Amino acid sequence: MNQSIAAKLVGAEYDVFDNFFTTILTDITSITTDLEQEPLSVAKNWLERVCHFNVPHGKKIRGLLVPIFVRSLVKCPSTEKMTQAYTLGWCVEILQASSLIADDVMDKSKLRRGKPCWYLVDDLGTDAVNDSFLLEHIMYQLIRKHFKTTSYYTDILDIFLQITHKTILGQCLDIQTGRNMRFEEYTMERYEAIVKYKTSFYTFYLPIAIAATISNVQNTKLMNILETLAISIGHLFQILDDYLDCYGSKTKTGKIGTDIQNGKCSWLFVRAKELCSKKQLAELCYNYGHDDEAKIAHVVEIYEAVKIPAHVSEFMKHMKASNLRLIHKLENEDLIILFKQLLEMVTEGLN
Ligand code: DMA
Ligand code: MG
Ligand code: MG
Ligand code: MG
Repeated sequence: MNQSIAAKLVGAEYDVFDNFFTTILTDITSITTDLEQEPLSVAKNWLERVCHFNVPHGKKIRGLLVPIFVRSLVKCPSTEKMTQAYTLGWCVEILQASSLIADDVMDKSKLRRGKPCWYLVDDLGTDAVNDSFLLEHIMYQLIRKHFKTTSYYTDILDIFLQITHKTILGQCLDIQTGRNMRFEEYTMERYEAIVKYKTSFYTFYLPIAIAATISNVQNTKLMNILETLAISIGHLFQILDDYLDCYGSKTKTGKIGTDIQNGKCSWLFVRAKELCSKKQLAELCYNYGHDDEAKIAHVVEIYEAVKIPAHVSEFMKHMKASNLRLIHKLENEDLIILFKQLLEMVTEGLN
């Protein structure tokens, strides 16, 4: 998935949302005006640097989903409603940036969005931990500034808190599974639990829930279908992310894969385990989870031998079809079109 796919999905909305980041920076400056005097100005200036480096350079798909969903849920939304949607869209992007700073430290990654990971900039190392908190909390300050007097302030806070909690639990499960390396526990059930929590809730359900809240949607049946779809599309999205961790090029993804050496419970490993012969399985487990070029290459050889790339695309095709059936349960034509586009977007990266 690249910028052009995101741009195609949202058309003119992309530039409007992108340009709105200037407004967000102005807001952050105004929130921190009481920090202008020394010595707190040091923290203020550092926060601005953290924002500039980490927030605006992604695909912005999560953030863009907020205004896109508002347009699908409300006929002719007011300018004020759209401003709220852009603000909250950027809050989702700030939360994502905060999660990625921590994720890259934990995954010992090197590259993010084509640049060195933040913890590697200026030898920050573990000091980057506080920058993840800085971003998470400036996000809550932005929500406070813009929504404190609205009727849905506590609802918005509740959504961000609940989803962040789920994401952190998913990251915990991802890390603990990778550390323990008890390969008998690397099952599709474990994989689905990790992905639902670490990826699907914040990537797809969060923007939808936020858009529904500011659009005053109170249809429980609709919200249940949207949640099921969000979890399922998130599942597909993470399978693609796992595939690209091994097979993607850094010029396209802006990242360098680390799943094999980190012993991650990735879709590729779990599927390979199911497809391997006894001998291959012993070799796979022996070589998996070590920061050693030869061992990593051996794992990839086994992936090739059991035709993992073909299995990825076959499984994604199967999931795409079952998602399409669910999409057609929606009664809103705009939502049907939007979900079909989202489905295309998360499967297109394979080609
Ligand atoms: C990341 O999963 C999940 C969160 C919550 C940031 P990942 O480590 O597979 O992501 P990436 O491949 O982007 O490092
Ligand atoms: Mg990672
Ligand atoms: Mg990770
Ligand atoms: Mg990954």
